[in-house]
Amino acid sequence: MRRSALSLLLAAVVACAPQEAVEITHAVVRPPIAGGDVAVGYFEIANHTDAAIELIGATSSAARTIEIHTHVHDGDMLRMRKLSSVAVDPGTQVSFAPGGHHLMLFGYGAGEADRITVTMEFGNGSARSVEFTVESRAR
Ligand SMILES: [Cu+2]
Repeated sequence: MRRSALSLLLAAVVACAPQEAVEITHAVVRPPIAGGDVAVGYFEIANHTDAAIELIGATSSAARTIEIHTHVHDGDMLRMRKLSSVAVDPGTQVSFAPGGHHLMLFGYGAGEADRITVTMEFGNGSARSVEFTVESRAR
């Protein structure tokens, strides 16, 4: 898994040279557990521009709805909370990773596909299509 994610990353880097102003890497989807239809998406987003960017939403033909979530500590429970946006300051990177920010893909319907495309929407009106590698269920 790690190796294929790396080769995808390298392919993305090669395809996108020179360096993109906003770089999205390590994009993976953890498919639903058996019987479920909610998948989770993780990625890293780096802002190489000198202006803040704001992720305000995401869509995909592979899901009915995608929400931006984070985890918050509530006593000793870790709960999810929906966010309306996530800002990435100039020159910084934000990780969407287990235990933190993530995308929730409700009504996930990509079947056994090993990649899906997610369109990320930004506060400045721009959008970006990102290939997510679907993690294998047997992990
Ligand atoms: Cu969530």
